[in-house]
Amino acid sequence: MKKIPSNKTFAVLGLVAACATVLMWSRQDAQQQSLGAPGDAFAASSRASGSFGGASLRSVAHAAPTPRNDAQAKLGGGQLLEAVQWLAQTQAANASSSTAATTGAAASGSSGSAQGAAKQAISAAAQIAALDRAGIPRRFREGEKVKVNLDLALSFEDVQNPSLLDRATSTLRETLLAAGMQATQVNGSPVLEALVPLAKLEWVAGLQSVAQVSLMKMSQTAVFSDGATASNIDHLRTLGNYDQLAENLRRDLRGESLNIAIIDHFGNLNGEVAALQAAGEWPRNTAAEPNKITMRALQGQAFGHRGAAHGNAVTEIVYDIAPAASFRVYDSSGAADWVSAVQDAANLDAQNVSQGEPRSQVITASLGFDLYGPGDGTGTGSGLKGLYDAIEAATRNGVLVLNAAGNEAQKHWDGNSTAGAVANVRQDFDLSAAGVDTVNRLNLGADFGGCIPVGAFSAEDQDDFEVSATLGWNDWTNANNLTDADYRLELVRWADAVRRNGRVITPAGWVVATQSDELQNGGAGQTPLEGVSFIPSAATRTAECNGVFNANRFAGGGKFGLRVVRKTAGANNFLRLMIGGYYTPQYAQAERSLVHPADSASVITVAALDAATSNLEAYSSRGPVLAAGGARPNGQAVGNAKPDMANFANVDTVSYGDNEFNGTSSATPHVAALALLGLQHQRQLTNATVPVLPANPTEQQRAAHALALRQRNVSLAGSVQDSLTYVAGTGGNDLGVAGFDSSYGTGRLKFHAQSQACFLSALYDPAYRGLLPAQANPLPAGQKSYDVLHGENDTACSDAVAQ
Ligand SMILES: [Ca+2]
Ligand SMILES: [Ca+2]
Ligand SMILES: [Ca+2]
Ligand SMILES: [Ca+2]
Repeated sequence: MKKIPSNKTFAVLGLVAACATVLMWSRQDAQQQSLGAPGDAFAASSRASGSFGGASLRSVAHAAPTPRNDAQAKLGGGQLLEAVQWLAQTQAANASSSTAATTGAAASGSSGSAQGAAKQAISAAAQIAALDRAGIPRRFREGEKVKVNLDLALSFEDVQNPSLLDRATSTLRETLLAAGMQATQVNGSPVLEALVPLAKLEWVAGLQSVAQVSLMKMSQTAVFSDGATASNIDHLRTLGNYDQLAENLRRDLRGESLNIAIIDHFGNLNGEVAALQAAGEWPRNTAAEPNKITMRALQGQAFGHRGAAHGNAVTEIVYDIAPAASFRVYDSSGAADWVSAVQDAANLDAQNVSQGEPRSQVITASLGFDLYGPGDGTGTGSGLKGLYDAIEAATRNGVLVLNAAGNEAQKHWDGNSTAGAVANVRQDFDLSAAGVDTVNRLNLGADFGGCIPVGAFSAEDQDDFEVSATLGWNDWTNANNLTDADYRLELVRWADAVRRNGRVITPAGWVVATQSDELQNGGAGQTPLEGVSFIPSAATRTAECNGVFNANRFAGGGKFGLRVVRKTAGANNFLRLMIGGYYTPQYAQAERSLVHPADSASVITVAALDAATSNLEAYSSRGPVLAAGGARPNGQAVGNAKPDMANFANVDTVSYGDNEFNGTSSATPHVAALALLGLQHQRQLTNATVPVLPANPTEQQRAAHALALRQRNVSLAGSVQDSLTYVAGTGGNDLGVAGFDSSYGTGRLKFHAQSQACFLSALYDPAYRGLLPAQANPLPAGQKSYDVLHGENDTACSDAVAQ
């Protein structure tokens, strides 16, 4: 097989990019390997001379920025505010020097327009310098512009009113467009995604309809294919040859006449798609099949503009299992495009009203957002409301929706806030140990002694070793609650002692490197979230990490941790932290580490197993979902136990290489493709009851026919999900603790010899009788009732022997 060149190392988002929002998951240790052992020569990226310059050097003590007006108070008290204030400072400094420069220019006869152009150029450079100085990663930037979420100042009731919500978001969007900025609505959510020049950020924050401004939430990919073999797919394919089917209906299941939607991060900067198609690894359009694949790019971008191999590999897996299906692939980045993709694939309008039969019968996403909503299975109060609503509407239109569980099990901590009647209390991360353990250290791995590389010389290394974290707590705005418990998230670093004449002037200790402190005081549109995404500069290094990292690539090493400050006296909350990138926290909690929207009851959530051993992957995010509003749950949520089932990671793809595609990202498309084949099977068996539209139909007949089709699609999807669940719970597939558990869910989706019985058991379930022709009453001699068939198949499925 031909290898497609890809920038594999860090295209794998899950681990790396740690986008505040969408996660891609790839394998952590593979990433760390690329760093090499401590002190050895990493693959040399040439040192850009002077690229870590004075701009990133700053004094040891970080002075938390103080907002100077109401607009600045909406900037989150951290990096955005710092950047705005630094820009103001440099502009003030330039104002005096530019007077002199202008005089000089006039004397040398420069034209006014040239001066104007020069001034503009300086202004853009100054904005970029201020963004650099605040340590804001490139993924949030385009030149002097920064990608932000604008939360609208709307009450809970306002958000529940779709027309009011749409009016408010479209009005703000038009205001921004009129001012020359890009802004996109997230259908159904009280938030805009906008691209704003730093110089205009304060003006935007000052708009009355804006509640708060934060770095844009982006999805991450959950990354790592032999899974098709491991899943015993042949057992499933042959179900299409069921001997009780009419001959003309029998065929091996390969996805004929069905469509699957894949929402992901794709790569096509160097002809990857054409190469994969030429190699037979991807679907392609031909004269015989002109609509085999539909590719949707992000607005204003070419398909695959980010060069991420992730979605390419996911599509390879689905195509392996369901080669006769047709495909819709959607490039994704934030929440707005994800919502639109779900609505398009499910054939819904922007208000989630069904426009007819779904374009895709299955939608799969190996993506997720870290901590951007309550985590209780809903998007209530959050910028993800629109996504949860769209997915639920898709299932009501008969679509099966799948999502990766996430790769965050080792990158998550939660716990009760430290109690007390006073304000400004630091969180104790270890209640079992005496003293207040206020710093939750971030580690790169056992080999690096608690050090992480700082002052990276190349832009690529800066991107890869970004430090990011999100804090959230259970104080979401809803019908009975305002967001008014205030916390602050501090990213701290170890500062060496300062000596003068051999004497210690300032002892070594933890100092704040940057922080996030959004307002939480009950104002409309506020959310209980704080987040940092930070590129550590050379100035953050410590002598304790000297020699740990390759000096050709990094200025040195630093030690970092997270501190949480409860600002509101007496506030008592369930706190959660999620860490991005390669780093794991010292205090961690694997349970409850699902990403969004893996907690939705409307998705089938997939955990990851090692393909060779069926052991749960340590990174695979665990259930259960949280209690209402994001509170600590007491066991699994009724009707929404998570994850749903598990499948294989560590698989081969051309896009990543042998055994390289790891993560819940690779497990999920296996289940999605198997679900598509399962649907093909259930459709074959129920072909006799497809509702028929009468000739010359009346409007009423058309509406009744559409409704009957929709109900049928919902029933088919339900019977497929049940079938997969039965297979995953039988024949030796129940792994870990006996019965459903929060690691494997029901169990491993590996088809066994009694899989046919499991599918029939689901089909004959009383819930889905509408799919079957009515039986004669009394039954003809020798014919079994559906109830009897249900019971027999249920028993055969349950008795399946481990393979
Ligand atoms: Ca303690
Ligand atoms: Ca409250
Ligand atoms: Ca706060
Ligand atoms: Ca189990």
